[in-house]
Amino acid sequence: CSQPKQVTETEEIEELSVFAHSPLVEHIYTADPSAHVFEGKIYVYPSHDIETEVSEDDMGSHFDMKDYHVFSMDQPGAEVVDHGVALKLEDIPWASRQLWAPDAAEKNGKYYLYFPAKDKQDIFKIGVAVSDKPEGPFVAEPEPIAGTFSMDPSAFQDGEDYYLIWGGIWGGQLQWYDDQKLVEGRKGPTDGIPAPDQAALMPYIAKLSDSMTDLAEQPREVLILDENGEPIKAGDHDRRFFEAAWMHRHNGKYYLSYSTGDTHFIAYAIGDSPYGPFTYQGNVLEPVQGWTNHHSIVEFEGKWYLFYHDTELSGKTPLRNIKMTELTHLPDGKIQTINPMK
Ligand code: FUB
Repeated sequence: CSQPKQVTETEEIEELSVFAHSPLVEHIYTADPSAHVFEGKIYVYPSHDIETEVSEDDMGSHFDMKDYHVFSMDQPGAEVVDHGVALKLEDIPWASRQLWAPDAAEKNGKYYLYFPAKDKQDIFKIGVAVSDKPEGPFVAEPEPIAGTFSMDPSAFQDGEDYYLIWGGIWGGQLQWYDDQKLVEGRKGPTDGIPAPDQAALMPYIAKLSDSMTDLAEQPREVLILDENGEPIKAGDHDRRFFEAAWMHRHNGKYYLSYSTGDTHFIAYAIGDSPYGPFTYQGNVLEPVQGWTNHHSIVEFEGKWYLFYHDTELSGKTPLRNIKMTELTHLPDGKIQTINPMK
C-alpha cells in the first residue's frame, strides 16, 4: 500500500504559485466570485460577464449580464469545473436585466442562490432561486425577496442563523432610498448621496427566515465606524462603503469587508455581532486592474482564501476574470493586506 505524501513547505509554496493571482477560468469572463465550501469542495458563484453594445456610464449599464455559471474545485490549485448555466434571466419572472453579483447558501441539503437584478421598472431587487445541488440548476422564486432593495447580496451563516447582507451606491441605487423607501425623482448615481461631512450610506443586513426565501425581520443598517467611534463620512472615499459587502467570522470576531468603489480598495472592519457596529481596520486588497474590485473570503481545510477579480484577460472593465490567493489573519486579528500585482 502507498504511503501518504509528505508535503514540504517548498512544495506547498510551489503549489500555491500555480493558482495564486492567475485567472481561474479563461473560456468565459467571470467576476464577483462568492466562494463557499459545500460537500467538501470549493464552489464559486460569480457573475458571468459578456460583451455588450451598451455604453459605459456611472450607473454600471455596461455590466449587462444575462446568466450565472457555477464553478467547483476539489481544492485550491485543482482543476476548476464549469457546471454550465445555473440560472438565466429569461427564467426569472420578475427580472428585466443585469444579473449582478450573486451569492449562495446551503441549509438542510438545499441550496439557495441570492442574486440582484433590475425589475420591470428598472429598480434593483434581490431574488432567490433554489436547487437540490450546489451547482444548480436553480429555480427562481416568482417574486423578489420582499423588503430587499439595491444589489450585491451576500449570505452569511453563523451557526444556525443565516443572514443576508446587501447594498451598493451609484449603479447599485442605494442612494435612492431614505429609511428603506424609494424616493421619487432620484435618478442618477449621486442623487441622494449624503454631503461629504455626513455619515456615508451603509450596507443592510437582515436574518433570513427558516424557509431561506424571505427575510425574518426588518433590515437594519450596518454601521461602519472610524477609530473615534464616529460613522465613516460620505466624503471619506478611501474608507466608505460602496458595494460588495462580505462577512466572515474568525476567532469569534465578525469581519465585514467591502469595496470602496471609486477608490478601488477592498476595505474591512471588525465587530462583535453580525449587526455591527464595525470598526474600520484597513484594506484586505489593494486596487486591481479594472475599475471594480469585488471579493469573497472563505476557509478551506484550515487555511483562508481571498477570491477576487481583475481584467488581466481582456484589459476591459466589464470583461473580468476571477482569481484566488491565500489570505492571512495576523496574530492581532488584522488581515495582511494583499497586493494583487505581486
Ligand atoms: O458585476 C456587476 C457589479 O460590478 C457588481 O455587482 C459590483 O459589485 C461590481 O463588481
